[in-house]
Amino acid sequence: MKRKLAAGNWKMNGTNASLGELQSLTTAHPDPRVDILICPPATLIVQAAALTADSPLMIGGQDCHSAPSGAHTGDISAPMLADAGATAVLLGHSERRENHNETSDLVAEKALAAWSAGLTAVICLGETLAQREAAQTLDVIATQLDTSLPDGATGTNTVIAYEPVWAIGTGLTPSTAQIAEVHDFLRARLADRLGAAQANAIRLLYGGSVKPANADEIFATSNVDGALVGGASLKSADFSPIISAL
Ligand code: G2H
Repeated sequence: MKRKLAAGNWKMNGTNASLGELQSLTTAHPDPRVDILICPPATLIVQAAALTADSPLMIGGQDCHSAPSGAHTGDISAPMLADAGATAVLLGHSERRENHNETSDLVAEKALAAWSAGLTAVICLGETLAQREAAQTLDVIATQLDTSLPDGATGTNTVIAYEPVWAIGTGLTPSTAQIAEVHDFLRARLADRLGAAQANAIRLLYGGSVKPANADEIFATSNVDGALVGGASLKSADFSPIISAL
């Protein structure tokens, strides 16, 4: 039976002082029923991995370059993340797609790089408000999934996160019917490509303004295998009840 996954994306937040939040999570969930992944800023990965080494918490990066090394000032490669102690990496988050012009083709290249380094690729996708209002949501999701996911995806090397752009950091969340529509669609499309067994093994996360107050109903939604949480993952007092709700 596939384990649920609670993933925290700290985005560009956190200094050494924030590591206490990780300590609190390990204390609150010494033997969790679900997998827990925290993606702190790159500056904290080494310390976070050391701090959680004897706990079930996993540490991930928020992005990686598609090349293993080279003249790419400011970038971090997948082997570097693995060397720092990460076991996963977020790829194609809408903030990367929007602010850094990342395309789905590039996301696929990064996923291959992540797999080569032994990292689980958490591939993010989602529609904008304009696309939803134009009834293009499933077309957008289909194209992003088909293009961002390279051949070779398994339940071990890949997680898919559905994050409607209009729900990110806004306090807005889709209805559970809207989440179910996309997650059911993702599962079926994965099954068309990979077969039912492999498609069922890949965890589908919902992300976008998840908080303790809405976690229960989101996690009860069809084909939701966990959450990718931004703002509410920064404090263990907020993230811990979300983990417990899974
Ligand atoms: C979506 C999410 C985490 P938040 O970006 O990836 O952030 O929970 O703050 O909407």
